[in-house]
Amino acid sequence: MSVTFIHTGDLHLGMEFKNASFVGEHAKRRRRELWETFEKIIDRAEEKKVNLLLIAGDLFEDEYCTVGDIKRIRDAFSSLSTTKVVISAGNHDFIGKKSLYKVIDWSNNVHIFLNNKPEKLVLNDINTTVYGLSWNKKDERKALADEISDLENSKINILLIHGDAYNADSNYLPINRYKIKHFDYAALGHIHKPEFITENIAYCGSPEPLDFGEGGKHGIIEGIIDKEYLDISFIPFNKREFIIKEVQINENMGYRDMLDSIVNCDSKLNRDKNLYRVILDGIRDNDIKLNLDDIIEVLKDKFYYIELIDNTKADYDLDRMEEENSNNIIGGFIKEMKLKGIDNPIVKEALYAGLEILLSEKVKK
Ligand SMILES: [Mn+2]
Repeated sequence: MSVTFIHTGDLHLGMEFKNASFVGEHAKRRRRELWETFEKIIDRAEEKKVNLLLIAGDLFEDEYCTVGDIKRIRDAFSSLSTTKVVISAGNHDFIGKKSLYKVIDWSNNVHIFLNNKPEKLVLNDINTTVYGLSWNKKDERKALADEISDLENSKINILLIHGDAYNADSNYLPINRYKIKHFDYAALGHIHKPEFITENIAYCGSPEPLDFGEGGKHGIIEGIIDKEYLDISFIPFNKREFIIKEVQINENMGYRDMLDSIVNCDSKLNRDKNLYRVILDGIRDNDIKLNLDDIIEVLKDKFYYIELIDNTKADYDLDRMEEENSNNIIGGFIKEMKLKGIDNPIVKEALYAGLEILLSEKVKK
């Protein structure tokens, strides 16, 4: 028989986005959206009647969740008619003495690995064993999953764990991918970017990205598995995406032109939905002073969310600068570059890059 599953993790339910660049209403709304996406995953599991819902840690933020929140999670799980939920806790929902996992009774279809040593959950009805363990503190340097060897070959063996398969010296439970390759499937959590490491080891990623470091598509993994066969697919599930755009400014642009190029960095359909960080780069007219708050205020109807970073440089008054520096390297450099033709944008960029270095040297002296 084959077994169907959804592999998710890193939902971070309850997160308050205190360290995020966006605050206030946006943070509150993002917090609600994490819950919405969680409920959608539950709906999907029910609709597809999957055998297993595997949760690879960081289901919630222990610090920011209440008992009410945990009851909400419990009720979602208990609503599933055929799906078994299996959870290995991570560093944000680690199972300490006062863990929220322990304050309520879970329905029979939920199994939580409570220890920080590998344990197995034998599911005879689907000929499957799930191996898992939970963090019991905020950091974990031991490679706790590397020595599991008691696999029964007639069974479908799944590993469910939260840890770092990229760095052997990680403070976040290092995982050696060669030591877990004998599992039929290893369902990993912790890295928020979804990634199929090998054909049978994968990070599901966070279904909703949490900040601008988590660009690109996010979602869940759906799989079908038996002893001879594994098919896993990434299913996009995120409501919003974090998008970083670089917008090139030049000295011939007026204020309006700049606003237009910011708006044109993406389509309306995308702007209405996603969170944008726009980085302004290039050279701007010396007379235009950029007030980022003002620009954001003007553009707020065009973007669901926008923040700006100004990396532009004010245009230099080259003639005056050349004259004032006629007896030093700065003046000489401007003269040389002018001969090369500063109408050529590459020459102009080189000139400005060079001037930036020369002028900073001058300040140091
Ligand atoms: Mn996480």
